[in-house]
Amino acid sequence: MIEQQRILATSIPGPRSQELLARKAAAVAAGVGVGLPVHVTDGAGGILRDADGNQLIDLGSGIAVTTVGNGNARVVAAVTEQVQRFTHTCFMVTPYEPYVAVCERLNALTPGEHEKRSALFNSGAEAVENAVKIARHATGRQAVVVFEHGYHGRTNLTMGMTSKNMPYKHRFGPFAPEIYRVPMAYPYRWPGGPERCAEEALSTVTSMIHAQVGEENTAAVVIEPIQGEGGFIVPPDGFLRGLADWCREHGILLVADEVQSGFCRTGDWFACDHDGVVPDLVTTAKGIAGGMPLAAVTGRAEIMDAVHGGGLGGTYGGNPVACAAALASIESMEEDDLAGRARSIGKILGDRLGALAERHPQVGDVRGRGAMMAMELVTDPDTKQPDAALAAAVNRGCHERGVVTLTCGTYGNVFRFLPPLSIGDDLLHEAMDVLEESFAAATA
Ligand code: PLZ
Repeated sequence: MIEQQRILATSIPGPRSQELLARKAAAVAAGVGVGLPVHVTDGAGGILRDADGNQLIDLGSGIAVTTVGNGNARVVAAVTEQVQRFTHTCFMVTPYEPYVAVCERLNALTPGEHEKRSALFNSGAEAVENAVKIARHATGRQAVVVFEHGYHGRTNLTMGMTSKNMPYKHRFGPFAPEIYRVPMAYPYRWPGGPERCAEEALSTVTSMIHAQVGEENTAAVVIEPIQGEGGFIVPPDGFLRGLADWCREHGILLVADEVQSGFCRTGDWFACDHDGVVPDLVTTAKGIAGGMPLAAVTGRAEIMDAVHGGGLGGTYGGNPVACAAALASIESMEEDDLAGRARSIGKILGDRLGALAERHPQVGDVRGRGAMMAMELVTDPDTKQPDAALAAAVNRGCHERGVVTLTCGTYGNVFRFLPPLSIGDDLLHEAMDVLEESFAAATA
């Protein structure tokens, strides 16, 4: 286990990472960007160690993936054992128990007590694509409704479902048809103010679908219960429930994309749990398998089973090593009460960010839930003009000081925090001290 300590052995990136960066430039396609150009050699708990011996505090979890932490003992043991047994058969050729066991766990843990089925895939985008396939097949309808600021992936269908042009969609079209985008209930920027956001957004969304798409043409409404890449936008109380009720009334399937918000990240098993919303289909990935690539669609048995035999699959979907990692990750979440840990991390982050907001008017909004927290930066709290330059400067400052931080948001002005739930309070506070220092330096 790496010592849980931030160490700055060289400047960031150090000479060894810079050598590797030169090799990257010569070997890796330029379109594959990097946020913080240190090359990692080891990781555990809340620390990533790089090729120069620097130790960085991890506030990103590889974008909400290593929720149970790198080096989680249960995951390491389960993966090691599975690798020694067998690494692949293709579940569609000859099945194996870990795949079935992951589906059983997903069916039990996702919101709702109804009978469910699951299917496993490799990435979040693939899960979203399959949720759309299943929804279209089961309803016999084609239209898919998504939200402004939504993010669903980089494949052709999910690019089309994603809201933001740069860098995801620019010059990659044409996109798949029958995707319709409606406004998101975004309290901080809702024209009528946060108090009226839930009610007005619901009425705008439903009347747009009625007028522009037609309820009877709509297979699914796909929503992130807390938006991730788009800016950690938390819809106000009542919006998701109202949307779920309206969808049910019209035979439209509600698909919750919990790829980023799922698996204890927000302090519940799933972000929908907080709102008491039971989606028809749920997509999961990221935190499910402690860093191994695995994704899933879970949903009502009658919807999932509507698809003909052989209609769903893929060579690697539900790889046995990834399934073993998922079972071990889920066990850790249960045994170590990681949902509770996410809530206490959320309290620490919320308090620290709240204090920062009191000193700096550029912090326009602090929001999120559990270990999925963010602050939105603006040039002026009255105009709410997004300040992407400040977000980038603070981000750089944190990186130089040995903290792995991430930004997000349609306007690039949201600073987000996704620590592994295995991080200690002391490292979390130290990272927040570094954030304050970087903020002060960037605004001086
Ligand atoms: N749905 C809600 O957050 C992935 C994207 C990183 P994949 N988010 C990180 C990047 O720039 O590519 C995501 C998500 C939600 C779907 C996805 C897609 O998941 O595993 O990246 O395909």
